[in-house]
Amino acid sequence: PAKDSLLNVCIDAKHHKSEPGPEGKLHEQCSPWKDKACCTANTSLEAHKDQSNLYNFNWNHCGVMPPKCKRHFIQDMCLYECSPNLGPWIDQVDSSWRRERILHVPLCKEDCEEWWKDCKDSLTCKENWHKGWNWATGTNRCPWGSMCRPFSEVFPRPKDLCEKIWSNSYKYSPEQRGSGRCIQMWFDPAHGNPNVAVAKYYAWKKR
Ligand code: FOL
Repeated sequence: PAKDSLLNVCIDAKHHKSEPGPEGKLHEQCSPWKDKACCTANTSLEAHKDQSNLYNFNWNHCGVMPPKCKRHFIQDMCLYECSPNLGPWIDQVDSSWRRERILHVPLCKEDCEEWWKDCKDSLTCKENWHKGWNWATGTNRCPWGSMCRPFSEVFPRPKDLCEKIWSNSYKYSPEQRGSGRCIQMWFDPAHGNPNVAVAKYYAWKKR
């Protein structure tokens, strides 16, 4: 495809808008994307809820997830639902709930390392959170025979967490925040969205 088709686009998935646009107000952690977003205000609000209706996904499947860990999952959800800068990593899929996914988005090392550090003592029973849950009650519960263990055992290194949890949505990047060579989950919109330049760089490089 033309390089421009990789820029300023939304994933064709469950809750994404068909194209990015201004939203006026997005909820808390999603607010950095408000000037150009693939999520609606309602999606940004749901992304902050323990029992959100987006995927009926429950972060508290092994007891309550501590807030310092949960904030990274909220930020991940904001990036996934709201970012218009993931075009270079869109992949077509044959899935019941989306036609496109993101694959191998180079996540800045600090974002990945902080996520891991803040979650290492939280508990989970699964390495891949996309598949294999018990949905009998309408929300995800640990499958039979799985055990709740600390993240640090399920994901021994930061790279394991960032790459495996959402089936390779992310690739652990050795590049640092601000380098223009990796995608940031966290950024201060006062200095613009650093991921615009990153998408341009990879769109130009890739195809
Ligand atoms: N964050 C990132 N970075 N990438 C993502 O792809 C992503 N996806 C979600 C949330 N944050 C993300 C969506 N999460 C199911 C489980 C989790 C989920 C969406 C759907 C689910 O229904 N799993 C079923 C299998 C469904 C199927 O593949 O047909 C299961 O077996 O548990």
